[in-house]
Amino acid sequence: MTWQKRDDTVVHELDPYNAEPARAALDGHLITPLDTFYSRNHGPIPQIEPGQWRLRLDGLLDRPVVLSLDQLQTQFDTRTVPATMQCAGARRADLIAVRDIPGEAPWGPCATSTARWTGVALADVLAAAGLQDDAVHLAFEAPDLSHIPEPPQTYGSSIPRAKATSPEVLLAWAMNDRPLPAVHGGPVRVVVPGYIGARSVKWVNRITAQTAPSSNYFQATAYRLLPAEADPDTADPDHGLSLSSVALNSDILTPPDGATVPAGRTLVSGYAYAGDNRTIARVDVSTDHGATWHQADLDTTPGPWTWTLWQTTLDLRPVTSHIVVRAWDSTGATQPEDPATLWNPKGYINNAWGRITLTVTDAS
Ligand SMILES: Nc1nc2c(c(=O)[nH]1)N[C@H]1C(S)=C(S)[C@@H](COP(=O)(O)O)O[C@H]1N2
Ligand SMILES: [Mo]
Repeated sequence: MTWQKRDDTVVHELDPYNAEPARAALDGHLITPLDTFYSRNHGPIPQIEPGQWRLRLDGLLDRPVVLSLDQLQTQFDTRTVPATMQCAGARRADLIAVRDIPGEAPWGPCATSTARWTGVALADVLAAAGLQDDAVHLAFEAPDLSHIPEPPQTYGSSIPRAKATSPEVLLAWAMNDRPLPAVHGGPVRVVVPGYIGARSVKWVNRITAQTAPSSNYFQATAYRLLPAEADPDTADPDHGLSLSSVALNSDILTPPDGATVPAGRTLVSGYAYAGDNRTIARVDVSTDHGATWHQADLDTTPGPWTWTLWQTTLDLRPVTSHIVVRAWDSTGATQPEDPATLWNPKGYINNAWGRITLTVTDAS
């Protein structure tokens, strides 16, 4: 089962299903088509009938409740938020090229996609349930059983109260105006714009208001940024920092890495994404390893939660062998140059300059 993805999808693993689109398929669409959107799973994909789905809200709430999909859809205002989702492991392949990362998939830049998500604001549901003052974290649970932790565990995560009560965080049942496909968490998933994809729990069936972050393996142990010298099998998870907002990032989608192109004017395009509470201010490309830079044109975005698509035309000479890209965000921060400085034992959050290698042939 390839979950209705395009034939050119790059499948890292079939079971659990882990796949990202080809660069050419991802490029140029502000909203990623459903058959193109990447998918990241830690266990089997549950098949849940919409009528059977239930969400239990408990913990530090005045009015704990169990909601059906029909109740969710009729008791709260419906909202649509265009938002990008990016896996914390996106662009890991460039870290693996520095030093091997055993047991982790070599994701490229396309473990990043954008959808129009429709559902209700988690904030509205929590307000109706009476979120108590001492609730500091909202923990999400799902039914998919992962064999990555020992013993196996169902998937879960948590986010801090301030994020959970921000209006962009959704309990979503539609993606690009279609019912949310099972592979993307249907009937209902959490969508946490600006945070690493791991926090957007699919097939969510329980939300608990609590004083501490979730103790689920995927919150407490995985998706923590460990120091480079730590051994991920023996490290105390407290040595790592818990990932929430994604890092400022960008990459080149056209031409694809490794392409052969004739010398002359060549369209170069890709994405840049700033994550939580920041926007993309500028994107620069270089054909001389960053000695000189050329500013790309930025597309407009439908709101603060999506990536920015960019493009420019470069005059490529037969000597050009690399193109690099770096983005700047609204705080004036930019991306580090070298993935070697970012290497970490689980290969998360590589936001070094995007880089493609080209063979530029003599046009004459
Ligand atoms: N229940 C559940 N939710 C999950 C996951 C999972 O394995 N199980 N993977 C997470 C990770 S790491 C990412 S990057 C996103 C991927 O969402 P997608 O498959 O819709 O692209 O889902 C997140 N939510
Ligand atoms: Mo992820």
